[in-house]
Amino acid sequence: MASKGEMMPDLDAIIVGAGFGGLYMLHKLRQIGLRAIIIEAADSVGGTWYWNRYPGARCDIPSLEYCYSFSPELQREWHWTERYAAQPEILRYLDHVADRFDLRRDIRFSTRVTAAQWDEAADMWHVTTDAGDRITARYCIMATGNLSMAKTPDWPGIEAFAGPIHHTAQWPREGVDFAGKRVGVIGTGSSGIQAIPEIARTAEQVVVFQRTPSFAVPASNRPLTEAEIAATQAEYDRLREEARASFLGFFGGPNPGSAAAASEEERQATYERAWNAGTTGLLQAYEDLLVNEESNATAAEFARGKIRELVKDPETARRMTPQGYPIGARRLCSEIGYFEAMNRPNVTLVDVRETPIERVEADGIVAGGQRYPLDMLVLATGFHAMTGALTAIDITGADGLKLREQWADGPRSYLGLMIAGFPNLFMVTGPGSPSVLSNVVLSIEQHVEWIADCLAAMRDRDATRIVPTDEAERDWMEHVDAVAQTTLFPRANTWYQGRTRDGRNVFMPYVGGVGPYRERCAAIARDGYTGFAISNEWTAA
Ligand code: NA7
Repeated sequence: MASKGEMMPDLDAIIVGAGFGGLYMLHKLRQIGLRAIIIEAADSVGGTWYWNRYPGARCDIPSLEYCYSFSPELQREWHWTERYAAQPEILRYLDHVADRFDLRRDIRFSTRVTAAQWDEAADMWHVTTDAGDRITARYCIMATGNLSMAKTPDWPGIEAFAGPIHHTAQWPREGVDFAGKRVGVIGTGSSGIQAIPEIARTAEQVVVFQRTPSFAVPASNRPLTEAEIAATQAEYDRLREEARASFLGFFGGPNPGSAAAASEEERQATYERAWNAGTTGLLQAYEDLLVNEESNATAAEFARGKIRELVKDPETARRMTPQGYPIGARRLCSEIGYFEAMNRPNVTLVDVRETPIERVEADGIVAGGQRYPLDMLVLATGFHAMTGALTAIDITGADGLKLREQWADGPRSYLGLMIAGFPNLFMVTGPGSPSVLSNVVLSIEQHVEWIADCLAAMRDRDATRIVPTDEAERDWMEHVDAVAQTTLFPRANTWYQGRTRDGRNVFMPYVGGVGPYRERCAAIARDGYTGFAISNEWTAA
């Protein structure tokens, strides 16, 4: 490998992924005069919204909030049509962003990054792709998404299934025709709950294989009116500023007060109002719902009562009623006609905890000794969440350290932005940052801007290497865990948790609040990047 100064990298930065994170990162790096490209596995932009084309795919954060704020012009000119945008509209928006900021010319599509190796002598990354490229860059920025590595079950016999198998996160571009088909849907998280009513509309039969029932609230989706859009447009600056300082990164916050302290009558009235207020409504009904077990139990019981009202068959309702974990600790799903779909004569629910899937046959699934004849499988089985897209790449840091090994006991990072032992490698909304437990577009903007400021500061000081110290990373991980333990989130078995080799859970997102987190990141930068070791003596005070 070359020595420092002898060999200049091909680029200042390689960005991996052309979703919300990567697109803005490229734009921002261009603005500060750095040479960067994006490498993207798909043949176009969009990330999550490129891949997740299943019927019913829709955002569960209001469209007017789930979009970029960095360009006032973009914010003014784009008009969302629905309160919660459907996948095609969000993809159109990201296509528009790519064109509007002329981003495509620096994106290498249909190319997957397979390996990245740190060159300690030259302070740069060697990046390898499946197209045979070998590119060097001073910085490598992983905008690979938190939910982008699909998880496929390995039931015995699955390879012998004769019909098509579609994962919701790898949905065919041309769509899928369910007419006359007996469709098995596995998984009842956000994706399954959105897809099932749509599939049931045209399929001959749908068999839903449920492992853990999810709490779900009505999306209360509707077209946006011009007046609503204008009102938000007029207040956008203030609303965005408040969201940046808030706990979850949304407009507005939870109602003050404790659910446990309210009277039964008041509570019911509050929950009834909140039920129809959209996806975040119910959890915002009282400010202590995600930290106080007693309060949470009241909201959970209210939501269970709704399932009993909506699902006609008492046995199906019983199976669909979540028990044993706090509401909100597992992602609260947003539904449009899900519970009603379970009343249809062509829909059957199989509880795979009571009657586990034994095997897949060429034309069906056997569960609990019973055979369900099927022509097609839809896997709504989720993702290798938060770490999967990163560990899929063979990343080698300083001293031959492998990221896969480094994270074998759950992901470790400083601020969810960088990893000790992996200089000049940044993550956009990595584990250890608010990421999936926030308005992720807002969190992406915060990370992109922080990274761009950091790289500009590095350039201005002729520094070529930045890496968090072991101590800073350890302290941050302890803090992430300590904060999580003050909430009810770790009480559910979810994809928010990573796992150590000996089976202990590691809570991955940072739940100390989007506003306080932003402040902390800003203070660290202001104070000279405390907790980071930086080359050429420009070290933290
Ligand atoms: P999720 O939320 O991870 O849901 C996956 C579902 O698939 C969940 O119900 C799982 O049950 C179920 N699953 C996974 N593997 C199996 C097997 N082997 N057998 C039976 N059932 C299984 O993914 P989604 O795509 O729905 O949503 C991801 C996020 O996207 C969502 O939170 C939003 O942020 C958008 P389990 O719960 O593990 O018992």
